[in-house]
Amino acid sequence: MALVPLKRRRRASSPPAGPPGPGRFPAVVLCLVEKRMGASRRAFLTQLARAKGFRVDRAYSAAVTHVVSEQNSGAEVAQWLEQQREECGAEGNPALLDISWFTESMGAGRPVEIESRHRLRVTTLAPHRWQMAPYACQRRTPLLHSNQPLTEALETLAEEAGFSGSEGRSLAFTRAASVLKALPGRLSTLEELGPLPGIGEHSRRVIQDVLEDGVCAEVERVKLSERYQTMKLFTKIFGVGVRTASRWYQEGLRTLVDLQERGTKLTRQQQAGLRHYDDLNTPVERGEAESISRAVQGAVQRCLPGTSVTLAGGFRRGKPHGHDVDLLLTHPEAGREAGLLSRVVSWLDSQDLILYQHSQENSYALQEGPEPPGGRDVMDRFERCFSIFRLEVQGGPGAARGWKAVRVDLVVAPISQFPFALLGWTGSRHFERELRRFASHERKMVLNSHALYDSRRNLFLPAVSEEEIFQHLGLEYVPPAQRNT
Ligand code: 8DG
Ligand code: CA
Ligand code: CA
Repeated sequence: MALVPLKRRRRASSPPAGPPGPGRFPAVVLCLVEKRMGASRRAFLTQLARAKGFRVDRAYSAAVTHVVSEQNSGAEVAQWLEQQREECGAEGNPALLDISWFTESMGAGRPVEIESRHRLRVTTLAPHRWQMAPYACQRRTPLLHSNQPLTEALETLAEEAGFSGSEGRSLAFTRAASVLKALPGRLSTLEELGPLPGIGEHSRRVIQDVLEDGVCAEVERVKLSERYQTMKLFTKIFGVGVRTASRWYQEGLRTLVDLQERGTKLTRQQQAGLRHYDDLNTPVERGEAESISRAVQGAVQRCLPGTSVTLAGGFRRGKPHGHDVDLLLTHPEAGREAGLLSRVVSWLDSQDLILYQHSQENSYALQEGPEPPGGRDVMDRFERCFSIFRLEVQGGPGAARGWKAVRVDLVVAPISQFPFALLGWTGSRHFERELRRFASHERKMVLNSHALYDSRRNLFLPAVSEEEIFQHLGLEYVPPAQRNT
């Protein structure tokens, strides 16, 4: 029997034609998507994979089995694939994978089994495919989403409309931004939106501009305008709303120094706001919020043991920082909470923890029935304290003096109203507004931070949890982290 020379035998069992180079895993042909990954990282990863014996093709072809991308949505990669198929005239049906599959495979030194968590979700490719419930409280809106440049542009216009007193226009932009925040992927063409609810003509124009040019000229003009910049500067003073800021602007005031030099009359709250302007406009970190929450917990345990302190607002929605700290106080025995706040605030003050505060008494009487939505909007009538805390800090802007001023809202809710207060004070503001709109338009109910009232049946619907309030409303429960509308 003639032995086949070793060289020839090897050749016979080597993989069929393909680019030269490594091929330890003939069933796997990689192609890395450059978009977002960048050319240099792509080159580095290619080299890495080839060194481990993977075949990595530069160009897409029908031979490619694994398409790997980094930080791209499924929709984006699917679109990329369509384009490649058109260009090379070949089909192929590769797996669309996230970089996690790649790194795990490199770690293992072999292609790891594809699991569903590795796959990019491509639910959003076809135009008009996006379905969306009309009210923001029927949707899940996570903190991080894929359409930041678009929502930022729309929110700038919403803010600007608010500064001009056009509440309706402001709300329209806010609604459009909120729809984009709930999209499961990055929007790449206006057509993909189809007839989604809540996105009007003007918003569509803005979206189109940003998609096509990266910016929208109207938004850029607003951002550069003297009026917008001045309104922003003034409304960032604690205690200054749109009306006051607008009046100052009309009077020709433009800077914080102008306010002082022209002897502008300021309330005690605004004086404190101006004094601590820089601190109050430095984001509050989660750790700082927790530390304040602990200080308040210490105070309530002294004044009324058993009182609970709950961190609400943006932090409860999972935000890593916020503009203030919202704390809700309640006691499991009804009525015990009365008079608590003033004792807590006095004690905190005696510990030099408070730089400013003004309190408001509870003025809510259940028998009156809840107010119709609109008008007062989010304002409620709990006993509360608007304050500025003196928080000891090690680093950050206040490090030199060892402390930083932080805005804190303390709100006391009787236990029977606590779930409503918690729901109301968790936000976001737009989520709350939408909950109330839904309750009123779809259920003929009135919801506020105190209670839920069924107008058809003429009765209050009590609840012991947020979940129960959603149930009364016939809504699927939306956890706080999904209320970032
Ligand atoms: P941030 O501080 O992280 O910037 O955002 P946030 O925590 O979402 O906003 P916020 O302005 O602190 O408001 C938190 C929630 O409190 C918001 O959903 C509105 C709600 N809220 C009420 N009643 C009242 C009220 O009487 N005044 C204010 N300012 N907010 C209220 O439920
Ligand atoms: Ca807050
Ligand atoms: Ca607040």
